[in-house]
Amino acid sequence: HDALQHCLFSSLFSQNFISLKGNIASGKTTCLEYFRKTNNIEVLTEPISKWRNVRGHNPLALMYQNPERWGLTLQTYVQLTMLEQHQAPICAPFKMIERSLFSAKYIFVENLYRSGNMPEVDYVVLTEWFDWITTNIHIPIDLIVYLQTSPETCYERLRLRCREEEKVIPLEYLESIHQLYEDWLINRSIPLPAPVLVIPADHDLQKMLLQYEEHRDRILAAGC
Ligand code: DCP
Repeated sequence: HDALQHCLFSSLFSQNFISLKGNIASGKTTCLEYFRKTNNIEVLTEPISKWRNVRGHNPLALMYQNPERWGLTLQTYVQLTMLEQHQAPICAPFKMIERSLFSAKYIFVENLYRSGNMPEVDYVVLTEWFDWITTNIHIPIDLIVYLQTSPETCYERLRLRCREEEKVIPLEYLESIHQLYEDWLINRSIPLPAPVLVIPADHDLQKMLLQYEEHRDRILAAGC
């Protein structure tokens, strides 16, 4: 009974939402694993397993094989699964999620469109969906944590982890994603849904863990 009451209380009154951002292979998973072990934070990882297998289909692989044909398919599904993440009820006072509905749109959809890999009609339809969702559904974010890397570091990490779908990704792709992140989170070209905490993330694992330790209190002060 107490647990239920606590859960109801925290979900109604005092929850803080942290969104973790960074280029592909910037080290988000390690960061989330670190905070998963911290009290009071519930961590939700990006639903990439769903993007690789929705009822037997792999829209992530299809998108990399032919972005013009399958970009809309993947990004529509990403938008749905990110919305599910934002809405997922949790009990802890802090919820940390990987990426967000906003980065899916402002970074990945934008990149597909600007690089000529998404037809304008697909871009417009996704934008209509995005605008409707963000106008009609409350998407709370109190803090953005940005793992700032160089595209070269991400390229190296990407090659090392060797995920099948990502073998086709060239350095230029990571450079475009990087530039969009910098424009948004550093140069503030689009309105930000929350303040941004930048963590330099080119370092090795040991140094990164130290940095997470150093920033923990600041992150746990999100929304307070
Ligand atoms: N992706 C995409 N469109 C989105 C979000 C992600 O095409 N809106 C792709 C990029 C990657 C894959 O999905 O190929 C997984 O993305 P992440 O880099 O976000 O996840 P990782 O687990 O690779 O992150 P990290 O290596 O930082 O832990």
